[in-house]
Amino acid sequence: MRADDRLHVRGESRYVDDLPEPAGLLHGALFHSPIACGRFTNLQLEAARQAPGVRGVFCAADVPGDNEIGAIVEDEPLFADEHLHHIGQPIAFVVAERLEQARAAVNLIQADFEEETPLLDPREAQARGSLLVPSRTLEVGQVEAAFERCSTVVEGRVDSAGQEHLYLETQASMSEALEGGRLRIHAGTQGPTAVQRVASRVLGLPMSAIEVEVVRLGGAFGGKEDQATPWAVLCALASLKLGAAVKYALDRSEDMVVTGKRHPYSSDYRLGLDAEGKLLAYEVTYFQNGGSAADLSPAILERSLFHSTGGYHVPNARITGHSCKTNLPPFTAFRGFGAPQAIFVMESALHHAAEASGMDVADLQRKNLLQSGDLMPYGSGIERSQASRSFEEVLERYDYEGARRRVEAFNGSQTLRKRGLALMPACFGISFTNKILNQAGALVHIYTDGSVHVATGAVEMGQGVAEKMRVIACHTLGVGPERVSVASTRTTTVANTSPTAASAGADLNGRATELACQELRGRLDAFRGERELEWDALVEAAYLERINLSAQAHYATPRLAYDKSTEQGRPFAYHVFGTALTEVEVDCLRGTYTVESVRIVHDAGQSLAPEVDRGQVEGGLMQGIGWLTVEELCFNSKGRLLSKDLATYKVPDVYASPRDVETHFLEDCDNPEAVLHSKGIGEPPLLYGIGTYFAIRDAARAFRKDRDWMFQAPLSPERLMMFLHGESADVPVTIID
Ligand code: LUZ
Ligand code: MOS
Repeated sequence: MRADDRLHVRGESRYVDDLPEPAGLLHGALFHSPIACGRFTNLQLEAARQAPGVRGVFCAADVPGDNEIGAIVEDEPLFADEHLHHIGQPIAFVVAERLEQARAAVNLIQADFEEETPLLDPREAQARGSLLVPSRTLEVGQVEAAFERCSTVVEGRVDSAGQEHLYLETQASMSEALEGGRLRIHAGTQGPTAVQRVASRVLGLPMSAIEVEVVRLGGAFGGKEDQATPWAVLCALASLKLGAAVKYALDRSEDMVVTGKRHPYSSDYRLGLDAEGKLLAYEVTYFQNGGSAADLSPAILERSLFHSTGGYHVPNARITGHSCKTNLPPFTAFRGFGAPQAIFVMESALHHAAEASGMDVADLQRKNLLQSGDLMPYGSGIERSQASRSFEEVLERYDYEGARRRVEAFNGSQTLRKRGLALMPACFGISFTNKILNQAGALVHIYTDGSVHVATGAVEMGQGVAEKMRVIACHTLGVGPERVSVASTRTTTVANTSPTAASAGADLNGRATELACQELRGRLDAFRGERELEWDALVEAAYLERINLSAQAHYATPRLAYDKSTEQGRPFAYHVFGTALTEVEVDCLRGTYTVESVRIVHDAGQSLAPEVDRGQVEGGLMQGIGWLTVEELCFNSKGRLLSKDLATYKVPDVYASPRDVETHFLEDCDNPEAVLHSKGIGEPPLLYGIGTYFAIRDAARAFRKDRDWMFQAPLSPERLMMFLHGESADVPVTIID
């Protein structure tokens, strides 16, 4: 059990909206842009200011510091000034004594809107020069010469749609006014320091005047890495101006409409192989739909570039990425951070190549898996690859040949039901690609009764990082779990933290925890000398001898280097590998499908908490299946999200879950690059979900061999139906009027 599981099942764990309400708490509501592109004039706030219960109405003119919240590029105002770039952009924030009063007052706000035609398509944006940052290209080998030597070359297009995070806890924040103009913000964020930094900038206060605390999040998945900040800063602004506590929690539909999601990508590929099935050359161009402001898009595109060849080695490759500026809410971090989109393109190209060359796709995959030492397009070699080991273990452990024969026999005996199989190798680089972020801190106290308090910069969001910190502290200090408690995350105890993200939260904060505990252990061991002393007696005696029982430590991942000017370097500390085998059944009359089984061999290193890691593998798998199958974001041509609630946005439920999921962790895997030989777990397993797409495709093609496949996702039952029986299998992705 994780430390807070008992609280969860009893309904006792607290999220922002459950925190005890400070006296005189005020409630916020937002007036936001109803148009995706254009400008507004004549903003009328007076009626809202006069409305019952209203204590303040704030807009761009009320910002004491800098009206700017962009994390990577300074291109995103907190409040719209005059120009509007997406639906949902904040224009005015109303604060009232009761939530209903604030919401009622928002309806009294008026402005004149001049609407222009929004730009929504990333390819069109790129053609018009509408980019968030300059485009980038990575290149390895001699691409054109290698294409000349290929016996098969395929080319095509791949489209994948966005994905709503659907964290159970919507975006929420509460700010308290402390004495002397100081603020304490309870933010629902993965990045407490980001909230502190942006609040400081917007409010014109030193960071030391702002404390940010995060008890836990009800899920985040990247959606609260950057996009938790504006709501926290809005509360902080009102809190500072009014000297009162202010809370703002988005309701579900508002959250779905105004916040960013996983990036839709549209991509062009060309892949070439020789007669033996060795991949020789790959050329790919990604059109990333970035939305109206940079947010984290440049970093997400960078991770796409670094994962372009998926689990395979391609010696000659040219990888280009465009981060396209459109009039949709800024798309943002989502578990996988651009890698799933790139890997989906590679896997599509590989399936295309298998059919064009008449080779078996599993053979093609197997022949080209990454081996240790293989040079990546970013100019460094893969270290300690477990790609082949996990792949071979899946083939053997789950009898791939037998499954293939069974599926073929089934398909031969059935007309309207078809089964399909897919193997999906995963490879994911661990480290923030922005080197600076690869650092963390920990503060550990031992109290005189022998109990231990661990504080780090890691945010608990259900992923079990607190439990992992506890495991590391217990292991390093040599005490039992009942002794150790893990604190909430606060900028006053651990400063200058990176967001808990990039599957690196346990690695970075765990190493810092280990270092702090080693320091304490060293002091206690030196004090004890040859004496026999139990933990309690040792701690008590050390205190009486005035030994320092607190330690702070800092960790920075060594040996990371990347030079953007040459696009060469070593961006990752290590990679996570694994393979999934998926079997599905398609009802070819109705276009519906069931996932019969997913069998996974995963490299978790030496897991810090195997049951936590199993949960992450299963959760990531489900989220990946949802992304490429039933979850469908639809925007209309005015840039408005149509699938804005759970009646219209379908997420996988218990019926959509695989009938059978089995996860086997590779044995005897170590990892010198992370704490106690563990490996990051958060994002890599999402990639296993991609296998479901190709398994459904395998089944559908057994029914209709005559038709060209469009590599479009999500492969909803509707889109599958169009392939099986429709006039055209080419169905638009993302913009659907
Ligand atoms: N966040 C980030 C991430 O800022 N940089 C990254 O490289 C990253 N990777 C995965 C998820 N979040
Ligand atoms: Mo993330 S996609 O916040 O690791």
